[in-house]
This record gives sequence, structure tokens and C-alpha cells, in this order.
Amino acid sequence: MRRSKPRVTLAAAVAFTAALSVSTALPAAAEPGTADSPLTAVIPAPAEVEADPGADYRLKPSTLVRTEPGSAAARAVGRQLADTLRPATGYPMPVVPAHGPANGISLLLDDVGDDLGREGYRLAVSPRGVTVRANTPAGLFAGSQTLRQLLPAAIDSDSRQHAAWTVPGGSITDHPRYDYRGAMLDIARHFHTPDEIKSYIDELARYKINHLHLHLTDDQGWRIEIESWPELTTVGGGPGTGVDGVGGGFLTKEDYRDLVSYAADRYITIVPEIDMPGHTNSALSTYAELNCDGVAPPPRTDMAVGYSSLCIDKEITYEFVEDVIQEIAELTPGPYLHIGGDEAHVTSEEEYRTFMRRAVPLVEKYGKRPFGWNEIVRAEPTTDTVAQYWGTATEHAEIADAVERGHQVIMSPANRTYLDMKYDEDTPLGLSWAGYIEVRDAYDWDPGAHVTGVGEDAVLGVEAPLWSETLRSLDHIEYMALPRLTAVAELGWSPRSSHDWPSFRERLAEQGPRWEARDAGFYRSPQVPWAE
Ligand code: NGO
Repeated sequence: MRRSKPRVTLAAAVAFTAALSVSTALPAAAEPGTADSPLTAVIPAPAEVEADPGADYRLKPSTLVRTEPGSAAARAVGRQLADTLRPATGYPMPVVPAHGPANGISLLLDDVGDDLGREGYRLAVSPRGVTVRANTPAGLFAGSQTLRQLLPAAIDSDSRQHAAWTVPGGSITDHPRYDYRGAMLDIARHFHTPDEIKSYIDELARYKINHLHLHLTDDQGWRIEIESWPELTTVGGGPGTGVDGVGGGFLTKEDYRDLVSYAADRYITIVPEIDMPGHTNSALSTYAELNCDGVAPPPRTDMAVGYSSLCIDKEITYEFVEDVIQEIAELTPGPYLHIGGDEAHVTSEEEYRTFMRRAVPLVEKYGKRPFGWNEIVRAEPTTDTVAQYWGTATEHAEIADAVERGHQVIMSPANRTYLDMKYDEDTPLGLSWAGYIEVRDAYDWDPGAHVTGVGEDAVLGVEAPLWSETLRSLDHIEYMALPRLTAVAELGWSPRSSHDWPSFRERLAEQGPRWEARDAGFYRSPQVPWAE
């Protein structure tokens, strides 16, 4: 989504203008015919790259985007690619069926082998053009994201730029390490608008992240319309429901459906989360009957956690939970429904089990695969339940036992992947309970060998959560997510054998001018030799 947004709102708020100021200077155009970034300058690192310096291709005003004849999905991928290339090049880039000899950009569905799977692709660059071949349109989409990064950074500008639009010659064969590569956005602590969420989705798509987990409800706010319990959003989505009483808002069902479809167009699946039985003060303060004593507590917008719980012994709790799960499941085409389960500190272990043993089957009843923060395994739910590990330890008996029983795990260790942790002591936003996370900390670990007993086969994927207690705007989101999001994206996609910090930091440096060209804020980590 292209947007023009006011700059420096964060800088004004917290006075660190230098870190956020965005230069409008774009890199000088490369010599005609010479690619200014090598074929390897891609995040996440592709599985195999073979450069052929004699085979560069240069986009021309006459370049066509040719897509697999008869495939509406391939054509849609082609249209999106052309839409992203037109503004900076100023070329018309018509999207046409791929008949006749290959020239220009071709996106073709082909049998590229089982090894490349659903999202893999081959990309070949010769002087006549760029051809992406994949088993599915999802693979073509992934390949077209790679192609965008192979063009000069100025390609990300939304106005016409003078550059030699050269793609380096050679070929790439690529496929992901994990099926699930995720990011989470907390819209409960501070609401983020559909346009802001779309902007984040655009950023995720570039780095081949294919799941967006939305944390929709928490103590402070309830941010998704539920028709059978309509007061949830009139109270919990009203003004002043963000942390410290700042902001408010919620997604209507229509907003949510639109986000699901916007994400789906970019091969991203939305994973909705309704946190329970804790983190529920906003529901409890809205509906008195959900409280054991029948008395609604006051709404709260402070940052405390672990003080609220649905009433485990009341039948109405399960009617509420079922209604909410049913409505969310109906809205969500993706396979997963996350029911939180974290920090239920005022719920006894016995009550927690009782609750989860009723809630988890309700997720399955409405056709979804249950998903929860790692505490959920204490209730010994069906082994189909995905456990999201957010601990900071590398030894964790509970999660290792769950893997032994057959659970799959999403790795979100808080001291590596939490994008809301400060980079260092000077970071004006974020929290630090899990420590500071510089870019290298976010990058230098192995999701498939991080926790003893949670091996490669048990890992469904990785996810980078971004909690919003301190984040009020898109500028704030970008500043905390970029660049660390790309580190987690690479851990999720690239083969372990390609893991290499010196290479990553060099490739990351090349992303800076791209973020500048598209007016996205980012943290200029001193660990990265940012390109001018
Ligand atoms: C914890 C807590 C959240 C906080 C977050 C802040 C989990 C799973 N529960 O992570 O409520 O917002 O830390 O970093």
C-alpha cells in the first residue's frame, strides 16, 4: 500500500530526530547495463544463487510482464508486480498472457519439482528478460519479491526516478526452511488502523513472511466486533482505551474481512488471537455476568499483566467463549485460531486446565487448529494445538515434554524475536523485561536448535511479536520492527547453511536506501554498515 504519511511524529514526541530523519537522497544511478546490487543482495538469503555477470537484464519502456496463460492467480501476481515497478520507472509495464518467445518479465507456472514445494521458485535472468517459474502462484509471488530487491533501491520510490533498471544476470533457486513465518501485531494495547496494518503487511510480504498474527483483545481494549456480544467494542473499543488512556478504536467485521483479503492477495494468512482466560479485563469490565461475583471491575489502561481472568466455574463463560470463537472462526479462512492462554496468574493450575479443556475443543468444533502461548501445554490439550514459545530460556521442560507428546512449536523467544524490546538503553520506545535486542541478537540463533528438546522437526516456524504498550503510530511500529523483522524473516526462510552474520549485515545495509525510498522509518543500528 502506498501511503504518504506525516514524518517525525515520533521525533517530535520523543526528541530523537536524528535517528528517524529520512533523507530524500537516492543512490546515484548505476552505469547503464551494470547492476548496482549483486544477485546475492537479497533478504531472506535465497537457497542457491548462481551469478552470471555477462547476463544482466535491463528493464525498458517496452518491457512486458507476461504471466501464465489461463491462470487468474498468476495474472494477479503479475499485476501486483507491475504496480510496484511502474511509479519509479515510469514504464507502462502491461500485463499480458505469456505466449510466444520469452522476453521481459515472465511469471510461469511449471513443475519445478517437489523440493521447491508450494512457495519455492526459480528465477533466471538473461539479457532477454527475467523468468520466474514456480509450482504455484505463491511461489511466483515469492519470486517477484526477490526480483524487486534485485533492482536498484530507487525502484521503491513512488515517483519517477532516473536509474538504470538493471537486474543482475544469473539464476536463483529458492524455497523456505519453515512453512510458518510470522509476525504479530498487538492492536489491543494501542489500536492501529486498517491502513497502518496494511502498510505493515506490505513490509512483511517483501521479506516473504506469510502469517500475520493479530492480537485483538487484552485487558485494555477489545478491538474486533462481535455481534453476539456487541458491547465489547462499544466499551472496549471506545476512545481512551489505549494504554494510558491514549487512542481507541476497533476493527469492524468488514474491516477484518478486508484485511484478510488484502493479506491473502499477498499470500499472507491472518491468525486471529482472542486472549483468554487472562488478559480479559476489557470484557470483564463490559459484561458484569462474566465475573464470578457478578460485579464489573473498572476499565484499566495501565500496563500491568496477569490480574484478570474469566470466571472458570460459570457456564456463561463458555457460552461467551463459544460465541466469540464461532464468530472469529467464521470470519477467518486461515487454519489457525489463537486463544492466548498466557499469564493467567490469578487462575489456579486446576482452573486453567478446566478452562482450556473446554476452550480448545471449541476451536476445533469450528474447524480451526488451536494455537496458544506456551503455557497452554500445561492443560495437555490435543497435540494438534500449536504452542508458541515466548520464554527466554534455552532449557524448558514443559515445552520439551509437549514436543515429546507430539506438539508443534512456533519459536518466538522473547529475548530474540520480541520487536517491542528496546535495541539498547537509549531506545526511546519499547520495553526491556526480556533484555535489549540489537540486530545481531535477533539474527544469531537457530530456531531449530534453540531450546533443548525442540528440534528442527518440531518447529513449525518462527514469529516476531510486536507488542504495542509503548507504540502509538506507524512510525513507532516501523522504528521497532525495522530492521529486526528482516532477521527473523531470514531465520524462517533461509537454509541454516546460509546463516552468516557478516553476509546478513552487508545485505541489510542495502535495505536502508529502500526503506528511505519508500518513506519507512527504521533504526540505524550501529552494527550495520548502512549504504549512503
Ligand atoms: C508478554 C505478555 C504480553 C506483553 C508482552 C510485552 C506474552 C505472551 N504475554 O508476552 O502481555 O505485552 O510480554 O513484551
